[in-house]
Amino acid sequence: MSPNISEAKREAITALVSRLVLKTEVYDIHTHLYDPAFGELLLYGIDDQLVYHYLVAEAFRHFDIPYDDFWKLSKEDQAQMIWNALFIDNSPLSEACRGVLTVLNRLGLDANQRDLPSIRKWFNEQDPDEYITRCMDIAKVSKICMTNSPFDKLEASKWKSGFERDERFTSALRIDPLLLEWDTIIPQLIAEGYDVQPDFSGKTMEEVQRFLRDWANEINPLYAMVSLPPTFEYPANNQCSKLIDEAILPFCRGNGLAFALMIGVKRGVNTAMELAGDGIGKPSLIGLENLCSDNPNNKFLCTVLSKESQHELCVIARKFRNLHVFGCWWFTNIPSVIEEMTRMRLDLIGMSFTPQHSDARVLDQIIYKWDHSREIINKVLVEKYLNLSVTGWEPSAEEIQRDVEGLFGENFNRFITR
Ligand code: FIX
Ligand code: ZN
Repeated sequence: MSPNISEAKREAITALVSRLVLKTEVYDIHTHLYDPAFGELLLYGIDDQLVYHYLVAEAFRHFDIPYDDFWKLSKEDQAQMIWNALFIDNSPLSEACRGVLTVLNRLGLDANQRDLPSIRKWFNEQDPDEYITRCMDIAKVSKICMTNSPFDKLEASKWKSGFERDERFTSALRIDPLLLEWDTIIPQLIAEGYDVQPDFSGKTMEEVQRFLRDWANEINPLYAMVSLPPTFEYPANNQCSKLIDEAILPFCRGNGLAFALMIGVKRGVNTAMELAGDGIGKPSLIGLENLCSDNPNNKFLCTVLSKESQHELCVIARKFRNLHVFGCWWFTNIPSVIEEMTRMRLDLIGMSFTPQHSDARVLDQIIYKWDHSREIINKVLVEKYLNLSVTGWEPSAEEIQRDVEGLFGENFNRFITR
């Protein structure tokens, strides 16, 4: 508690900040959700929440059955096993378990009934279109940015066949295979009419840029993005670095797009767990520093997976204004770490970052991810405004509103459009 301000002032600032943080709508800038026109690609409901890979990873710690036997089960049976292991046989204390209960509670269901079939029945009765609006209203999310991969056959065919876009859903051009599995995607590029060579000879780099431009015209992305292993280096004598220099960065510059890097994921640490088998490593962020420094005419968004890298990331952002830090990604999206990261970011880079994205894969999750994050962002902001108040600096309601809107999407909008 701040010593030099009256209790009444402390209460007034706390109430004002909380009211504004709780009511301000958010732009969710990275998710794995889809425009409703993508049909079954937009996941929702209790079974998809329960088979979320965060919970699968936790549940496998309790299961004795072979991995393959689990994957052979129907989604409902998998969900029931996870429910039994994580909610019935043990108390659901982890962040991802608590998330499911927050969702049920905020939708008005009695989470304490512990009866999965009757919870499932309720979800099956929801009208999908109304349900999307309901989740977005409860979460106070006004816009959702998708992750759109031209290398995902299901998704790509949907884009090619055309549909009317829901303007609440914006897009991001995801290019992991292009940068990380160049040799395996060459046949696809050639089949689609791009004149590319494995050794990058001839018109390869122009053609990769043409491929990216064609997709940008198709999906109108807000930014291009990739997730990278902890071993990421730049500049380096490898395919990834060469593609970044000669295709991705010129494409991004030419199209006014920021390039988002999500650094630190070790894919397939335990492949038997499928999506739940990805792990983490501590990267050197020198590559990011070099990218920002060598390419001042490109803009970069960055989030890093390891808790230990967060301080280094903030310091790089202090040096390079072409870098925007965002989100508490995946294993950092737990209350204790969100709190530490948000406080550190405010301390080091002030109001020029985006504290959170949901990374939701199942629509309903936006409710818990944003409820839980808002609670922490609120706590840290209250502390920060109280610190200001001690100095005699009185933030007005308009200023606090402006700040919260900045953190909940406007800082990001300003960065990508400047
Ligand atoms: O690469 C990503 O965008 C990650 O967020 C995902 O790969 C990951 O599976 C996830 O859902 C994390 O929250
Ligand atoms: Zn993601």
